[in-house]
Amino acid sequence: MSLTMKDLDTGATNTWCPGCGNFAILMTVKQALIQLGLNPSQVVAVSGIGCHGKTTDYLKVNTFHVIHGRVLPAATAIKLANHGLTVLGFAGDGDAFNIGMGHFPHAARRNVNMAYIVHDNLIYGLTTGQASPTSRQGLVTKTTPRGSAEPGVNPLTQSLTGGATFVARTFAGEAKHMTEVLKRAITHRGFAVVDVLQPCVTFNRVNTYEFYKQRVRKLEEEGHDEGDFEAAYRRAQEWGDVIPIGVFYVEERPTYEDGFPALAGGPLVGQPLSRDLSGLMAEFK
Ligand SMILES: Cc1ncc(C[n+]2csc(CCOP(=O)(O)OP(=O)(O)O)c2C)c(N)n1
Ligand code: SF4
Repeated sequence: MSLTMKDLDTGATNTWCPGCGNFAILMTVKQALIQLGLNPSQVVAVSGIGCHGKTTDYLKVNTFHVIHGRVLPAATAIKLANHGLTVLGFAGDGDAFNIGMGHFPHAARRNVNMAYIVHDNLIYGLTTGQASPTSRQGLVTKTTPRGSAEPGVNPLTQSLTGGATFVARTFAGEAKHMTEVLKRAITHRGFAVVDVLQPCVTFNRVNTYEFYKQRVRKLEEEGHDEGDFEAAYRRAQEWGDVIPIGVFYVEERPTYEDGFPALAGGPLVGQPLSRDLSGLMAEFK
């Protein structure tokens, strides 16, 4: 029997604000899993702390809600322990690019085979509206009452220079686009980053659905070449009257797991424990 949206619903009470872009992310992730025909028992979702982090409360797959900023180390460990699993990481822009930033280029250069979905609302949501690393210069928030003095982190150029092999951006107001991008990210062999423009309707009154609707343009309708790194980098810097969405860059490269001979015989969890550990265990007695 094929999977339905209801099968992926945990039944937990949803506490996101009405209209939050997170609803669309949750819905399209479910749609992507259904359309890909994935078995939920073979999927693991890891989330950080923030409004985005509740995704793992609402999505009925194997889940791990980790501490703030640590989605990538946890997801990497899961992938190494059982690389047969489909691993999805859900992070906020604060989670991913402030406290979790140290992990990001390493996951990218290693090409950990997972999809990293950033709920990019350009603000801290859960802690009620402070500036985040992706807040654009001039954004007025609780912590920047005269406007943020700093240029924002660009998740796409960071992904490209870090070595991510799939780099995309989509918009929570474009459900079909988001589903298609997510499906490609989930099936990509390697580190796939999806920066989702996710309106926070409560605390970010600048980067709203209307703001994005007026600006987003689909790369796939503009003849963009996904294999052209320089074109991807150039388009990734556009943020003004035009904000490109779509798949910026794709590259095939061996994954992190490919580099471990111990994994060639199948996932670690399925391999018999062939070593005699009694000497080691004795040391802990
Ligand atoms: C180690 C640690 N530092 C700080 C916090 C406080 N904190 C919780 S969520 C958050 C940021 C939330 O913003 P973001 O990651 O963008 O997620 P959003 O809520 O917008 O989805 C912070 C700073 C924490 N929980 N743990
Ligand atoms: S505070 Fe913002 S990000 Fe958090 S649930 Fe509300 S609208 Fe969504």
